[in-house]
Amino acid sequence: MQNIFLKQNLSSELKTIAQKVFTGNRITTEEGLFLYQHAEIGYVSVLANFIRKAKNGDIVFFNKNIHIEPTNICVNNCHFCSYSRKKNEPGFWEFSIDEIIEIISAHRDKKITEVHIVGGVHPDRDIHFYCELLQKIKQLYPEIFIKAFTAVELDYMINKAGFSLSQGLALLKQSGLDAIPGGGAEIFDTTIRKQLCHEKSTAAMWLAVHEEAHKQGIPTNATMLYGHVENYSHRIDHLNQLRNLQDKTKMFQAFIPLKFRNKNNKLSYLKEVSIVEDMRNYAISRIFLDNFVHIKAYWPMIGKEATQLALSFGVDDIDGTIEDTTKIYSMAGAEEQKPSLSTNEIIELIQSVNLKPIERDTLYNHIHEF
Ligand code: V47
Ligand code: SF4
Repeated sequence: MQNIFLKQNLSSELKTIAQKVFTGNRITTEEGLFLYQHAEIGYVSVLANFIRKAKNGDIVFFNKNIHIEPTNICVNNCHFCSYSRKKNEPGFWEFSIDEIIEIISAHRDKKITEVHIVGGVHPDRDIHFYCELLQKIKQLYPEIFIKAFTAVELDYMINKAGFSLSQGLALLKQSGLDAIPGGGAEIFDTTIRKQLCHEKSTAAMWLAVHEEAHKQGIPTNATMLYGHVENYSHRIDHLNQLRNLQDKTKMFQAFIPLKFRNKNNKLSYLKEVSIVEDMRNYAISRIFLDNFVHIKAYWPMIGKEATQLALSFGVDDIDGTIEDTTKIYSMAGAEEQKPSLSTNEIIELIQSVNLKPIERDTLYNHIHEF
């Protein structure tokens, strides 16, 4: 394949990039930008697919999980957010610890291995509330992994209680926190971040939270919110900052591109990007992030068919069964209004593109092969 590729009538830049990919070498930020600006979609698909196969063979991972969003009350006002509310505003919710436990117990028969907990930054809840929540979950369901709280929620809850980052994360880990999801990263570029979410934790803080978590042995994910007011340079800058941190710590598990959805938020005047753009973005992320093992497509965000397609653009993980437990995307207009897939549907989705489904746990240990 390499030779055919290199003999094609391609620009010298594209040939150099192909050569680097086929020999396992890293592309530069300039080359990443060049791919976004000039490469055909078929070209990036072939390269991303090559890397996916080299890293993960024919395996596509999924897990059995539920999402819990403890509250949508939030101190921030991110312009892309469709689901946050102020207290007592119509549509707000605020689950108690017992109510959260009830949600988990209602899904016990589904044999879930993970709870993913992400919500608004509640003004009155600090780390003590969340440690109690983690302890109760662990006490009742010690076999379930808890992947919880974005860096933005962590920054706020730890700060509010007057702890340092390292003290706070140590306490949360001790209470049962197993992993940290990738949310809150949005776009690291300062100017764009100010336009999107000026009150939110800074990019430097997001990176500091993840670096400290890695130092303490807590694996985390990374995301990038794309398709709003950013340009390709901002995306490459974001990917580059993630790649640099991963070089240092090697504790990011997966990178998850999050497509901006435009319903019911302050950025509703923006058009959503096309599915071609989504695929280009998956592929270039796969090519650029040579030190990330997994690229995840979050199916409730882009829909089932686009998720299948993404498996030819570098994606090797499609997240979980979710069981209709997330509102972040349905409130923002994602087509999966009732996001739930049975294990059989996930298996069929993967097998019908001739790949091999494997149920994983949060740490990518294999649970079932199909
Ligand atoms: O940070 C909010 C995004 C994120 C919109 O780690 C939006 O496994 C698109 O982090 N359009 C939170 N995106 C969710 C998240 C996540 C999701 C799935 C898996 C994992 C993981 C993490 O949701 C926020 C923000 O970037 N978001 N509003 C919107 N209108
Ligand atoms: Fe709050 Fe998160 Fe929504 Fe921003 S994206 S307003 S931090 S819930």
